[in-house]
Amino acid sequence: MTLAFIGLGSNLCDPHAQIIKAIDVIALIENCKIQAVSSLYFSRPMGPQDQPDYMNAVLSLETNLSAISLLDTLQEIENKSGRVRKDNRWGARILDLDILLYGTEVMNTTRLTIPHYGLKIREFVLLPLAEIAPTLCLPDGDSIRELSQNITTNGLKIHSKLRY
Ligand code: ROI
Repeated sequence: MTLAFIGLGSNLCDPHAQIIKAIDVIALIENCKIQAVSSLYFSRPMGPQDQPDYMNAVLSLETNLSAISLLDTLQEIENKSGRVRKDNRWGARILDLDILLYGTEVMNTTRLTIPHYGLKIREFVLLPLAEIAPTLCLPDGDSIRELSQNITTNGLKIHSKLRY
């Protein structure tokens, strides 16, 4: 089993409901067990500012799926949420599920970069991650606690805590 960390984000079609539903669906993936879920956070959009604020969270998952099978499964969940994949890399989205970390693996393929390339510079990833895994270190040795203490919060706010 591998401990993976997943980032969740939404800023369309009731983001709060989208994130809660996604967590419920992830909890049902076979041979996966959610270990921890962060609070839900409100965040300002990174990228174009003419889009709604986001809701973000991070969860950890014990899984025996390979990283690529996990990606396939998460993309299926994104697609079922109604997300349309078009050329909107920096635009609004119904649901975004990113593999942030997969054990201590480092991977750089066309489909998957692990650790996630935005992990160290996105407050809406780093702070929820630090909430559930403060003692975690990245494969390059950087400490999540230190990174999270040194990042600008950019107005990131806890919306609600989930019981998990
Ligand atoms: N901005 C925020 N605040 N949260 C996200 O999840 C998010 N996702 C994205 C981009 C467009 C980069 N901006 C975001 O994909």
